Amino acid sequence: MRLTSLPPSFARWGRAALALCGLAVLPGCDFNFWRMDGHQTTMVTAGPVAKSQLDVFYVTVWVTFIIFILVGAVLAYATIKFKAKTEADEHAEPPEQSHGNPLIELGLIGASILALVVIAVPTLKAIWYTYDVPEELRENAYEVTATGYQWWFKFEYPNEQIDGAGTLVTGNELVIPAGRPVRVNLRTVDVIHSFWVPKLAGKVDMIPNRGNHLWLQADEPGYFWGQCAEFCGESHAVMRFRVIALSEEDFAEWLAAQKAPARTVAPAVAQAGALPQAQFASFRRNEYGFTDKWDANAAVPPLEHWRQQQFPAKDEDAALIAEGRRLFVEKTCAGCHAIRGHEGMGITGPDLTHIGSRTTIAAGLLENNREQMARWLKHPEVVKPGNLMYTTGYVANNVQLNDAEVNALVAYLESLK
Ligand code: HEC
Ligand SMILES: [Cu+2]
Repeated sequence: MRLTSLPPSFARWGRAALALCGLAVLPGCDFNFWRMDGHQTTMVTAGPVAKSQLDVFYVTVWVTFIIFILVGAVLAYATIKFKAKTEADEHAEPPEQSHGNPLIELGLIGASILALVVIAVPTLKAIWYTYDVPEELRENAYEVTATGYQWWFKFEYPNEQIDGAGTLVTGNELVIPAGRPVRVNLRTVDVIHSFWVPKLAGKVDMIPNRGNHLWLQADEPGYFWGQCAEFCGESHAVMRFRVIALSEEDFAEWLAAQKAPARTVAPAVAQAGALPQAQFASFRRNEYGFTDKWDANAAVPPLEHWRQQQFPAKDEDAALIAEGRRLFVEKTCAGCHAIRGHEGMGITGPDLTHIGSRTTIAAGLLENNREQMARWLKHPEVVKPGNLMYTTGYVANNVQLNDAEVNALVAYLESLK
C-alpha cells in the first residue's frame, strides 16, 4: 500500500532543484552529490515508510518553491515597473499607496491557510501511516526488538525460540525478510538513542522506561546503512548498524544457521568447513542482480559481500582457533559476551555466537576482516573513544594482549560463522 503516489517526475525535478540549491553552498561537490544516493540518503528510498516520509518532504518543498516564485515575481515586477527612469522620476511623488487593501490582506491570509492545509493533510496522513504497521498488513508483519546500548545495538527475535536458550539474539546487523512489514520494538538500557535507517524508515527515539516502536519494510533484498540519530555520549557518531533484507527463502536459511550453537572447528572437519555447504547454497546466488550504485566501483556489491561472509575461511587453523577459544575465557571476554554453545556467558556486550558471519564489527564501524578485528581487539579505545569494552573491561580487568594472543582470538572469532 502506498500512502501518496506523487508522479515520479515530481521527485526527479525536486531532486534536481535541491541539488542546484545545494550547489550554491557546497562548491567542489562530486558526482555522488548530484545523484543524492549515498548510503544514508533519504532522497532515494527502498521501502514504503521512507517513501511516505520523502513524499511529505517534497510536498513541503513544492509549496515553498511556488511561494518563492510568486513572491520573487512580484518583487521583480515592482522593481522594474516602479524604477526611476528619468531625472524627473527621481523627484516625483511616490505612486498611490494601497496599504491596507482588504482584498489583498484577506487574499494573503486565505493563501497562507491554503498552503498550510496543503502541507498539513499529507503530513498528518503520513504520521498515522508510519506510526505502526497498517491494519491490513499486520497479519504478515515480522517482529524484532532493537535495544540501544552505549554504543551499539542489540537485535532480538522474540518469535524465534532456541531450545533451552531463549530467543535469538544478534548484534549490530539486523537481518529481515524483504517485502514484508517489520515491526521494530525500540528499547534502551542506558541513555536515549534513536533508530534510523534512512533508506527504510526513521527516526524514532529509544527512551529509557518507555516502549517505543516503528515499522519499516524493504521492498527488495538489499544491504542498508543505519545510524543512531540522538546524541548519546562520546562515541555516538560511530554508533552505526546495518540492515540486511533477504528473500523469504534466504531468510529462513539464515534463521536456521543463527539458531544453531557456535561452530566448533575440529581438525578433521577444518578443510571441509563444519557447516554443510548445501545448507547455504542459496546465499551464493546473486539472483537479485543487486548493485549498490554508490559502490559501483567496489569489487563486490555489499549484499554479495555479506553472502560470502557466511562461509568459513579456506585456511582455518584448528589449533590456533582452539587457542583463541581458551584465551576468550582467560582474558575475561566470556564475562561480557555470549557465545552460545561455547563458554561465552556475558550479556553486557554484543552476542558473538555468529560474529564471523557479520560484515562489520564495533557497531558497523569497521569491516569484519582479520586486520580490522586485530585492530579492534588490540586498541578498542583508539578505534572507538570511551567504549565500555575498554573502560569497564580491559582497564578494570587489566587485560593485556600480545600479537600472538590477538592472532588466536581473531582466528577463533572469524571461525564463528
Ligand atoms: C567489560 C565487558 C567486555 C569485555 C571484558 C570484553 N568486551 Fe568485547 N565488547 C564489549 C562491548 C560493550 C562492546 C561494544 C562496543 C561498542 O561497539 O561500543 C564489545 C564489542 C566487541 C566486539 C565487536 C562486536 C560487534 O558486533 O561489533 C568484539 C569482536 C569483541 N567485543 C570481542 C571481545 C574480546 C575478544 C574480548 C576479550 C579480549 C572482549 N571483547 C572483552 C564488552 C566487553
Ligand atoms: Cu546512541
